[in-house]
Amino acid sequence: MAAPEDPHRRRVGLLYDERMCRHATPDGEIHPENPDRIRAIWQKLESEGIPLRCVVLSAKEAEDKYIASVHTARHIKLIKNISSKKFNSQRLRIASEFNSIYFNKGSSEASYLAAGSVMEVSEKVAKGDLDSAIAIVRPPGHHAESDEAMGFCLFNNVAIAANFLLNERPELGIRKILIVDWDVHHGNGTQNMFYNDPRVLFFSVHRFDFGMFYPASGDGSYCMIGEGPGAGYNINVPWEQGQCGDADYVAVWDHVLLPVAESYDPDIILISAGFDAAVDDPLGGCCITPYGYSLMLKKLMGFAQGKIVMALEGGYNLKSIADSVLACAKVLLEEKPLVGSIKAQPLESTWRVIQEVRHELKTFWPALSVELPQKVLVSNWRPCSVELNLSSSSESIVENDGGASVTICATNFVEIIEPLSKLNIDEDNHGKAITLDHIATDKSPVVLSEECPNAQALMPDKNVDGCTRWRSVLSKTEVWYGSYGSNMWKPGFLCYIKGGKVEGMNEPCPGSQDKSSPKGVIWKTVPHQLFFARSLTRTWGKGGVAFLHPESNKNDKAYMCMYRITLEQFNDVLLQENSLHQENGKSQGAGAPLLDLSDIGVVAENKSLPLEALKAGWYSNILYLGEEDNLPILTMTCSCSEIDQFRSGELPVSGPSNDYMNTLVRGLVEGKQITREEAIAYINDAAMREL
Ligand code: Q9C
Ligand code: ZN
Repeated sequence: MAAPEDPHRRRVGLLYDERMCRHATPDGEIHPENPDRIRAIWQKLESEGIPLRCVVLSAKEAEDKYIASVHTARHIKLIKNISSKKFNSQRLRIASEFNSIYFNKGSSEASYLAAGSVMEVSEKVAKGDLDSAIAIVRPPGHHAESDEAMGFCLFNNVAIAANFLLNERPELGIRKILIVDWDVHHGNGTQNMFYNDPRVLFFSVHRFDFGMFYPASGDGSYCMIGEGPGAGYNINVPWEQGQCGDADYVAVWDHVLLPVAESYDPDIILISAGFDAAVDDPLGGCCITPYGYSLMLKKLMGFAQGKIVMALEGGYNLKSIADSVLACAKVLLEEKPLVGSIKAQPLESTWRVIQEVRHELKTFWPALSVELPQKVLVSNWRPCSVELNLSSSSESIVENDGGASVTICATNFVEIIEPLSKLNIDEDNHGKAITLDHIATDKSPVVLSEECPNAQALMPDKNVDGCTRWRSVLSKTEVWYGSYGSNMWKPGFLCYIKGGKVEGMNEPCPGSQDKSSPKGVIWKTVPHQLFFARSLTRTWGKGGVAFLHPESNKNDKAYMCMYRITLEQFNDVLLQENSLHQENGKSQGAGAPLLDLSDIGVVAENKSLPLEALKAGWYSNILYLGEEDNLPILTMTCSCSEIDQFRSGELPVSGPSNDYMNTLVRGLVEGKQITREEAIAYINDAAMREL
């Protein structure tokens, strides 16, 4: 039955095709990305009479020539042929060579249909034949790289459609495309395909968990902002953890996405619409409600004259995805005003992430340079009565690629307690340490230290964390930490501040107690020799790591990336750098600072300061390298006596591993210091030189 014609009705395309259900696991193994996903969505829409009110379309296979704009010929050939008879015996093995991929007899056809369908509806929306559309497709696409299937994705459906509009249909006037990827996973494939292309603004909000959440690489970091002409046109909002819900997403919409969309003024919006951040999703561990999705969508309809295409990506709870797509369909049909309410406040970490993203991108998008109101920043951490949603989060442990030991309990603990640990006790309570019991039961107001300057003097020696007062003192002094090794790569260094791990690291770092981002980053060269020594680290595996010769020499030149951090954070970095290697199992604990305020004067005077407490560590020697903005530049390296031991062979000297080398090169290149070739030559040269 055709929809009654009404010129004011919005024409919404709805695409579903049963043939995309033929892609399934080869022997009926249970898998979250299964045909029932799109069946459940379709059934739900039918039961609500949605198709009757939409323009229903069926799928069309994409042509190779269009797929070739984003995928290599080799990849297209593989997907084209993988379902043919002659691959029957090899399919399993080939799939196993990819990360999280299966193939069967229906995979080829479904992949071509998924890509072709998104192209088809995008073209119709671009033309104006439709106002908006939903493509209920599978397999999903956003993880697929130009030459690699991964993460349940074979062809990158959305990227293919975007390229098609820009390159093959110029007459439609689509010059700028906003891709919003709200799947709970980072859209690595799409990011890479448009990384230097300003015609596509790629925005992804995803769980990152400091690089531990699938696809578990540094690509999802907020530092990845695009390059060349595409610089500023790639925006990542990386959650530090699960539990994010409507309030967190709406905050990101209001404070990042919408201001940027406003000034970018896209001609069309393509949504990589995964629903695995939905409440009760077995993989995502987040909790967006159908109402949340409808709000996120509604807020986007104010742009691009409402030209919106939603393409299904992930989403693995059948009921959640069906309810969520239904809510979105109703928004596109402009049913009636939205009804619902947002239950929780954004997490404390959400404001931190939003600020980091805004800070990173403010030179490209002036709307982001306004400081967020302070009220938002201090008053919005979730109250203690937060519900611990263990059932939906427990699955997320499975998704934590690196960390079997990361428990949900720990996350909640940090999230709830940490904001309190930053508070000082009020005067009535002075002399008493705040205990956990106190926090859980005492409803009396807690006073911010800024509002109560005398509290410092009243503080007992031990505060909440069981560590001495030094943290509070050193948190008020800033220094430049000069990095010359893997920390030159910002996402790598941030592991020492925020915790977690990046590509190439064997194990996660605990992070600093104060997780706030560096207040500045600048580069410099210093007249010291860079060399590689030792032979194995717990963090990087086999191979030597970078050291700086403690004595300067005007003929030497080492690149240095300097981070403006607090002296408290510098101490925490020092601690991590010195306890992450093999021999030194024992942790120093945080009873006293390794480098105190008074040490700064000493090191400035003597240029170097060997720290007795660290003499078993590898970076026990603090160097003073001058000043910048009236703040001391400090770094850490080996002692002078170790230089002699490296020379004599008493201690091992060895070149960097590939992973370590790649990280150094990445740091130098992404820090815009030198080209990749120059960086490789620089490192190789340092690795060859005699000490
Ligand atoms: N430790 C999409 O949502 N998880 N893909 C593998 C391995 C793969 C998700 C976990 C998740 C892929 C489209
Ligand atoms: Zn996903």
